Amino acid sequence: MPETPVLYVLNGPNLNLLGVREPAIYGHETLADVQALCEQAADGAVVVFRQTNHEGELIEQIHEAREKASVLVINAAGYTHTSVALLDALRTLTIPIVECHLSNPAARERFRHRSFVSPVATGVVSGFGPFSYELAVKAALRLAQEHRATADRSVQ
Ligand code: CA2
Repeated sequence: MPETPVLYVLNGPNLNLLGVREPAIYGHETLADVQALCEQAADGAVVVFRQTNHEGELIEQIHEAREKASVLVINAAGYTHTSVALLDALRTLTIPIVECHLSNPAARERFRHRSFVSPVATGVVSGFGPFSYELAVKAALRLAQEHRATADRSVQ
């Protein structure tokens, strides 16, 4: 585990359109704005921020996080509600996982109430727009510290 925490922030399909389409639901801030918020909130930790529209690519990124990250923040977007493959990939991680959403899926259509990420997440932050990411990164930093302390104790 690296000394400086490495946070992977992974984003699923259509989030590249943030700030460009449907501002009434997802707001006016772009994904680049969200990335900047995450980097500020990370307080010197390394942030690896990615977005993909492809399920297989998202799974490859999760595999990469398994090797390189101290903690994972993930907004799997639509795949949150559909992808068993995503859950299978997340299950292979031993690092903490924070599920993050801009909107509050529990307050939206019924098909958004099921999450394939929640069963393996330590916690979920949703409903605060881009501020959800800031909160998720803060929580992830805390989890990374705790996870590291536990790992250190187990090798003593
Ligand atoms: O609230 C969230 O962050 C979601 O993960 C966003 C997903 C949605 O399927 C989830 O239920 C909740 C949708 C992401 C689509 O992003 C867009 C952004 C701008 C314009 C159109 C789509």
